[in-house]
Amino acid sequence: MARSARSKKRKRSKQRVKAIAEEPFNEEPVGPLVEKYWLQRYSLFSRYDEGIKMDEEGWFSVTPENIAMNHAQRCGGGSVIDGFTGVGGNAIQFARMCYHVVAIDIDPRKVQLAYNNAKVYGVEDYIDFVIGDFFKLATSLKGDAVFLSPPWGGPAYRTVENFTLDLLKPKDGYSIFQVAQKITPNIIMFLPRNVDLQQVEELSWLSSPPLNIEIEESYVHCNLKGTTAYFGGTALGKPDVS
Ligand code: MGP
Ligand code: SAH
Repeated sequence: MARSARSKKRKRSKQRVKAIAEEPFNEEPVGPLVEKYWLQRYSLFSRYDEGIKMDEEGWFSVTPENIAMNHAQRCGGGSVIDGFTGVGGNAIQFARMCYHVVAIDIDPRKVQLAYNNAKVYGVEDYIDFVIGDFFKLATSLKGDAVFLSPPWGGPAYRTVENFTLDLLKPKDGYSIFQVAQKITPNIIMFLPRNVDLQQVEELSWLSSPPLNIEIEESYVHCNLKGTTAYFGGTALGKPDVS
């Protein structure tokens, strides 16, 4: 496709995302499943009271703010692709600390919520929101780092003793990682606290030579919330930024 046609297509898609994001929406009431997450609302978004909006999946999936800040610090200030944006917990922190963010989610409502939440933090202009399938878009994307926080199958992820990577959605962890590797080896994955650590280490062996890897337990205060795996330059502190 010629450059002008591509840029027109991109502009149209940006306008569409903005129009969807600015449509009025009804907030879902806080149901019993959501209540325990609502009680943690300020650790999810310190500016919760300033107009943050969520849906049910957003409540149980959003990355707590201090953890999202740690993730963003590892991206070296360059450009970041957030492949599974949700309600924007990570994308907002990337926008605060990095040069540019592409925030993708397959669910238009999530993009609407993430846009609203980015506005609360005053960073909506630093994020390119895309409604789409990460797996289909990946080959056309460029970035210094990729962040992956895919669905874990809902709060029931806790019921298994050893969370194997085939339980990730919408595809297994190996497939998700391989698609991300087409963009860059600098990959951060946010995974369940009960994830099979041996399998996570195996992901680094998918590259030759194997990628650097660091595995971190991610806490809010003293509560373990998840496991973060840093690959490539993000494991060394920061990726090379172009
Ligand atoms: P949790 O274990 O459901 O909550 O999720 P909590 O309060 O630790 O429960 P406890 O009663 O066991 O102590 C903990 C964190 O994991 C959430 O805040 C999210 O950041 C993350 N998380 C949970 N789920 C179900 C998902 C998911 O499906 N996808 C992603 N990306 N993150 C999730
Ligand atoms: N880190 C996010 C939470 C992500 S939850 C936050 O802090 O808010 C996982 C998200 O992945 C969900 O919003 C879901 O709609 C999205 N998703 C699922 N399949 C996808 C796909 N194929 N491409 C892009 N997004 C997808």
